[in-house]
Amino acid sequence: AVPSASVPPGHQAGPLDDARAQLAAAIEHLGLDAGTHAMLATPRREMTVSIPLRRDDGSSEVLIGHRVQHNFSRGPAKGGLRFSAAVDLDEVRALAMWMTWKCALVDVPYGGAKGGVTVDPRAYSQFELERITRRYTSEILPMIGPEQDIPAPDIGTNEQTMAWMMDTYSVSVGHTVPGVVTGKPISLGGSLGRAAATSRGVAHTTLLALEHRGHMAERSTAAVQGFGKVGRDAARLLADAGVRVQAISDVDGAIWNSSGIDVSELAAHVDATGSVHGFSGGEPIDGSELLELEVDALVPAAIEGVITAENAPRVKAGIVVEGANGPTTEAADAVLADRDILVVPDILANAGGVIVSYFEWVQANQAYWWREHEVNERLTERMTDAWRNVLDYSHAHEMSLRESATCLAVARVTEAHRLRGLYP
Ligand code: AKG
Repeated sequence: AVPSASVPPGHQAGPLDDARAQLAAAIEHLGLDAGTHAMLATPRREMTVSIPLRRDDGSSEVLIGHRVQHNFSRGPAKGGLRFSAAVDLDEVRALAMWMTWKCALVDVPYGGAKGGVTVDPRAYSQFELERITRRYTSEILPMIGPEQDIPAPDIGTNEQTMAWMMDTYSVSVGHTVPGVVTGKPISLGGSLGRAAATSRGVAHTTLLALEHRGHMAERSTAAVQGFGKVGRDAARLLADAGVRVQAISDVDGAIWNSSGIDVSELAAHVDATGSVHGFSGGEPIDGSELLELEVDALVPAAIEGVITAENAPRVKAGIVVEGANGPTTEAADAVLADRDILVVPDILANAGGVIVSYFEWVQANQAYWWREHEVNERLTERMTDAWRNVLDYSHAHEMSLRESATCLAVARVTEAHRLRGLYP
């Protein structure tokens, strides 16, 4: 049976409800049957593991981790590994489904997967994080591999995490396998350009969306929510393109400057102090205020569910570019659409990361390395193609960019599924 796309009374809608509702709308638009819907709504494989951990002080505890492989129709599963206190199985399921659509939309030969460990990484030492990562990797080892499922960094994980995963996997199989993860250090076979790839794609789609709405970069303004893996380089690249980045936030607060924030000065401040708080190149504002500023482009680049039905009526940006996965809830999407705010959906806007992960995997599997400008050029080309496809389809079918992107992706996955048969 198809998991219900409607939210029962009393249940707070979460990312999985949103992902299922988006899929249901695409199924209806594409006229696909209930069997196909059930296949696409149901993850192919899920593993939940316990991770016993010896803490540095000698005590022990047990953490919980998941890996969800949503779909393999177009190739091995692909998707990040998240360490966050908010991780639960439903969130991982939603993120895995979105990875399937993202990979299909930008035409990289992968299915979708995601992993997560329910842990606040800031509360653990490096030695403890290494033990958590290695134990988790050992538990999910039968599911992963360069031809099966290829993890990458996500919130709370980084290239060091990927190095530990690669090593644990390699030691277990008895030889070095750089292609088992992406987003690893360059010295272990990571790709030049991977670290900033998601941000580069976000900045590029922001510029395309601004142009589409008739704005010149040099006369445009933006606000970026999040100054981590995605927001930091996205803000820098937007500023480099001439956009006045008027506000930037992190978990500790937000900074506003109508003349534009000096992003490299802010980056130096964050490196020295650990947060945007106390930065002298702008005025402090509330994190929630940032979402409601009068800017041309708003870039939520932190976590899910920040633009909701409650605050969507107060969003004043003409364009929302989803640097994070799922920052706009389904209910908020409807409000923004009614107000003619253009939402560039996550599966398009933040696909730069997985595109360059694909390049990294290709390079690692061939043991042949590309130069950074080659990586960046190929990335920009793929993002531009995907943007055009999504825009054209949305015009042809009078639908939002999210509906268009999801339909294009679902159609590609369904085509692969039809050609292969029932079980891929
Ligand atoms: C994401 O795009 O959300 C990912 O997790 C991508 C990770 C990757 O590069 O494979």
